[in-house]
Amino acid sequence: MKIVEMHVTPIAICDPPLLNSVGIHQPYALRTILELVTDDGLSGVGEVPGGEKVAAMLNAAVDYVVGKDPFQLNAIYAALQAQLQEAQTDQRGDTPWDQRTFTHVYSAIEVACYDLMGKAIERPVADLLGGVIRERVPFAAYLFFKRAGAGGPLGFESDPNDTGWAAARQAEAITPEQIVTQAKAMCEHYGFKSIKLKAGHFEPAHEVECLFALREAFGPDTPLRIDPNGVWSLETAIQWGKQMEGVLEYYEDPVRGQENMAKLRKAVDLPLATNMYTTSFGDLPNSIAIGAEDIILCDHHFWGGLRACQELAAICRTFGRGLSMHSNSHLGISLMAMVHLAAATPHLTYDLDTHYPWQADEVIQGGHVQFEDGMITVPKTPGLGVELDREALARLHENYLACGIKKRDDTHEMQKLDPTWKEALVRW
Ligand code: GKR
Ligand code: MG
Repeated sequence: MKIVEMHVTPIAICDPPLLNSVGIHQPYALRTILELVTDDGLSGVGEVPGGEKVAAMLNAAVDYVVGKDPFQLNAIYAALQAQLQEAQTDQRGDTPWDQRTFTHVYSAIEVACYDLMGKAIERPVADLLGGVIRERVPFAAYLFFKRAGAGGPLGFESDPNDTGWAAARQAEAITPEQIVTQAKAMCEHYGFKSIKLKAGHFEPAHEVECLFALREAFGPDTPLRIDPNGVWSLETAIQWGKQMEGVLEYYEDPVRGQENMAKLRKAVDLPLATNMYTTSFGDLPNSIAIGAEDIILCDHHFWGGLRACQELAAICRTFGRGLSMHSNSHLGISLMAMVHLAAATPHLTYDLDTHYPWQADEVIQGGHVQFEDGMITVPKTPGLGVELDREALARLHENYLACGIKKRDDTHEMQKLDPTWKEALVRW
């Protein structure tokens, strides 16, 4: 089997005005959709964070992917690493999200190859990753402080008559009451059993008050997480961490850097988790040496694919680290890759993060993937179990061309609303 075509399509999807440590989400989140076509007519798909840089590097990769057998992932990786200069200089950066372009690019290609392999042998991707050890994959509610609004407006019209989650998705959420309303609407609609609150935007006292309002509303049996994306000082994180001992399932990236995480870990009685400071295999030796965290949030887009996440799982198991899963704004192709990976990775035992409820758009046939009781059932169909909706793809590509956003920049977006908003590595 040989790959004969590679199509790279940058898209822009509506994204609501969600607040985070660096600012506010832009009205569109950027993704890139990759399609590989084989000489026997199979189509395999992948999805990664978008923007100009990722699309340019994926286009530069075409010459080294076309002609290859999708089963030969080692050869594909070696060719890309040798040929794409940026492979050597990939940097995660300080933003809450990961900025390593080569890693994203390879992960998209790897997932599309897995989709092709599954289709070729008529087995789901999870079977290629060791087989299904959980038929249904559980996800967590991912709450955000937010301004009123639904994102867009290209391609999405909000309806003032919406109720339930459709209404909550558009509503303002700043106060503890509004955050609880958001949580109830999301949990009722999707059936989620764990809750994560994205923090780092407002004064910690306010964010922790909201966390306690969730505890009050949902009771002690609902696991809670808070994620300030590294903008709390060590002192602040110790002060508020102590208040949340016995309340949090885990404390995600409260402080900046492995060293501060290790100090915090000694000072509070809470499991610490990260998707910001132990984010590559190169970070693991120091993480283990100093004890930087208890739980690592894997993400196949950021660790370099599905196989890399399974290698990470083995390391976490060996060194007594837990494994959870991170997410950014994404659509159904990424979601199903996450589902297959989680289904086939025994050590991944936490409810997975997903931004999916925030996304009104879809690029796969049949529309949004359905959750039941907070879980997604692993498809038994070949490959990832999704097919591209080409009409939606074309429309979302038009959004990309028209919306003018070529790179994620939440800080600049926030400054349009509040000119006094500043970039800050440590804000509180
Ligand atoms: O979407 O604003 C956001 C999040 O802050 C995201 O960028 C982070 O990557 O979800 C992420 C996290 O868990 O840190
Ligand atoms: Mg995080």
